[in-house]
Amino acid sequence: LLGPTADGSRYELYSPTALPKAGGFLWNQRMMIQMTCRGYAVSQFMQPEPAKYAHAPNLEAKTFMQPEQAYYAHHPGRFVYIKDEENGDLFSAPYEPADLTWKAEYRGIRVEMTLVIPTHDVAELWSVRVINTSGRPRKVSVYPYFTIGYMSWMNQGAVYREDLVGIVGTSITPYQKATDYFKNKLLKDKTYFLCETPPDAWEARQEAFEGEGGLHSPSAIQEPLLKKSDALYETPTAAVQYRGVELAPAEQKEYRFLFGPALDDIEIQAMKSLYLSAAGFAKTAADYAAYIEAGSGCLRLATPDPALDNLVNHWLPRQSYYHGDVNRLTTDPQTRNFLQDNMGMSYIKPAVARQAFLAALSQQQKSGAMPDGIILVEGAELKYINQVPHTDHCVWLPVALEIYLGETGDWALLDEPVRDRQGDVYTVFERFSRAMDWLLSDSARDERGLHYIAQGDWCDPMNMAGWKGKGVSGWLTVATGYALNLWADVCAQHRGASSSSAPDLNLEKRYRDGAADVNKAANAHFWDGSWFARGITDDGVTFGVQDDQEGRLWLNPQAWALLGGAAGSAEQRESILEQVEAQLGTPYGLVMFAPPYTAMREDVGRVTQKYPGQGENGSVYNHAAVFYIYSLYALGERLSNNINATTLDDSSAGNGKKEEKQEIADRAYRYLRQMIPGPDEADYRQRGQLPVYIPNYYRGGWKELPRTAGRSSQLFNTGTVSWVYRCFIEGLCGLRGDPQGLRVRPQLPSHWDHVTVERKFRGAVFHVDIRRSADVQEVTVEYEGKVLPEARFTGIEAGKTYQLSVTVP
Ligand code: CEZ
Repeated sequence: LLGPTADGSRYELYSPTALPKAGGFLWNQRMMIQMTCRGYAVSQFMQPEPAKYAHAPNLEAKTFMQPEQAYYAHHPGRFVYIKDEENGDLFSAPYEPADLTWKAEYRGIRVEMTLVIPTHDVAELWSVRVINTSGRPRKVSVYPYFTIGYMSWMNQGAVYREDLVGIVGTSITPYQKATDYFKNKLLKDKTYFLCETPPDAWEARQEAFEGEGGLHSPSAIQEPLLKKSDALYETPTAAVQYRGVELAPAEQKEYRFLFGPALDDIEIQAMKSLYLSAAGFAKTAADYAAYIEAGSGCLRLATPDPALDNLVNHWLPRQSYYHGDVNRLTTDPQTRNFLQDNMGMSYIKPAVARQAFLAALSQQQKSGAMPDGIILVEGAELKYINQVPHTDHCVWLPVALEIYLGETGDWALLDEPVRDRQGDVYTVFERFSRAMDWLLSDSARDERGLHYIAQGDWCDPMNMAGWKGKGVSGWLTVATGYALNLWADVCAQHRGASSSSAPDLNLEKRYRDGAADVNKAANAHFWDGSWFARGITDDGVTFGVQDDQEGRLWLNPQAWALLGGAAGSAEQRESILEQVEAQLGTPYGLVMFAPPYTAMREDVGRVTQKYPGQGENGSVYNHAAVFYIYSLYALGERLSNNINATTLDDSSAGNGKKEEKQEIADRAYRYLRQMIPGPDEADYRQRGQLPVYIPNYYRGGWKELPRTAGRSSQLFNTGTVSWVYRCFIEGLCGLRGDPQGLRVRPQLPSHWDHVTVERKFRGAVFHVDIRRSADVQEVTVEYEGKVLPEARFTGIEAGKTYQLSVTVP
């Protein structure tokens, strides 16, 4: 059905029908294109708001990218038809490609289509190769067919341009307000499809091309020659014909095309001369490969599970890089998304992550609160969900910072002054403290010390638990405990602006005490006997508890209580681990809560209205699942070194510790593995997705709705990826930075005895050989034949390569 190429750098899918929505995506900072195996495409570019150059047949609502998109006959797509001129046989490629490639073969004619995009410009570079594999001479017609779609209700059309050699669709972006005219004037309202080789005929009118035969067998192809009609306020399209293409046995012909948006003819001409040639294509492909390579991350694994290695070595850093480099192609990412997407960038291009902290903090409010979204382009506005008040944004600051500091050791960031929009200047350190102070303030907490939820927390659509101003969030309360503890850790190390000044231990105490206070309140009001509740509504009803028929147990409060110390006792930890496994475990990963809601709960909100098992309503929402997985690794690490006395009680030190640790590592691995489609065929079919990215969810309802359970959202925009990458680097491989150097605490699943890792860290490269041995009681690290005094490598020099032998019990 599918499999990786020998070097693992590509995935090949051999059926066009088994996983019809499966595909891949390419991007640069100004555009993104997701293409399915069947040739359907969702592409958009920034000018500066997201815009399209190939359209649907109707007016499309502008919104964020949607999950499980449906594709239909007139969905934008890129196709090539081949007609055997001797017997009329017709087939198409794709039936649906650093590049995406389709190969289709029918009765001795093979078509190979490859898409590459430039690193900066918005354009698609397509090469189409037609190969005669039949062993006899052949004569065919070749018809590339690129849909343009419904461009505008005000003015649209398309003509063939001899001077440019191709079809150009023109339109005016619809508007009504006079002032919009001046904004729209510079929009790229033209869509061009240019041919390197002049075609014999063309068709610019969609109706004329497809006719009664439709996409499957376009009527115009039944005729010997396309009719060459323009589209005059008719739906534009771009179809061309190469007629009488004679191919000797084994002969091949290659065609090149350029597709994209433009302002005017001058731009089209410029794009053409830059890209539309063999040399232009070759350079673009090489530049793009180099661009992707620059985001190849810091980890190369060789484990007993090659499919997993493939994901971690190739695809995971790629997806994380995409997030950090383009911020989901929006001008106003949600603050929590912006911080987490850039948190992943700490492992890939830390300078970008650094800049993101400064950008985000420059938009901090006077109160210390963070806004709902971060404006990335001057003049952009907060849209969609960012107009709804959420209360969790401050929490993400220390969470993202922990990774950045661990990875880079760049403590100087904390001393950078940041001017905000009100004109006030505070250092990064001060701004973090202000954000933490806000979390502790009366604006954020009620008289019990619990955190208001307003119209949502991490869970966007939980919009009605606290919209009247009283409801509180169980997750946010325990998450605040985590954020405050993380910040207290930083305070304990930070030396202040002048190098001589010592850490301010009063500050450390303030946040440590704050965390203890928050965690105490969480225990008093949310601990339901076996797990933490999800919240308390405006009317004082606690939900996410034993008595609930739906939405009984939620994953997020448990994960963050483990991380932040609210789940401080061994009994609590055991209970949580057991309940999560029993109630939330499925073969496709952990669902975000169970059971899913089947009807609106007006005191919880929109989340309960989503289709059961879809999106936040109890799917395997991978972002939530990976918080929990990370919390297990964090727990495993604390059990290994017992360092963090504030978040573990003494009962953790005991004889069962070793078994408990292994059990935790096994669970974490199992849940992590379940997040990746495959490797068996039934699993691929059920998920419907190639293992080239992690989607935001897989359908839940494993018990209630087994037919659809596990189905992928096909949506690769998700905060999940930076955490998954972190789980592999810092959790499974246990190679995490600290102020002194690189700590080594691998947490291998019990069925693995040997793993080798290449880890880039602070400019050096570590080759780490990890083996299990019954002879050791704790992790030992050997370097140049000597066992290090502790499992930490210090004195790292950039540019050096180190070989470490690690033995784990
Ligand atoms: O959006 C994500 C958000 O981008 O949902 C997460 C949230 O933490 C992320 O910041 C969990 O709620 O509005 C909706 O109902 C949507 O479902 C969004 O909540 C959701 C979509 O997946 C966006 O792609």
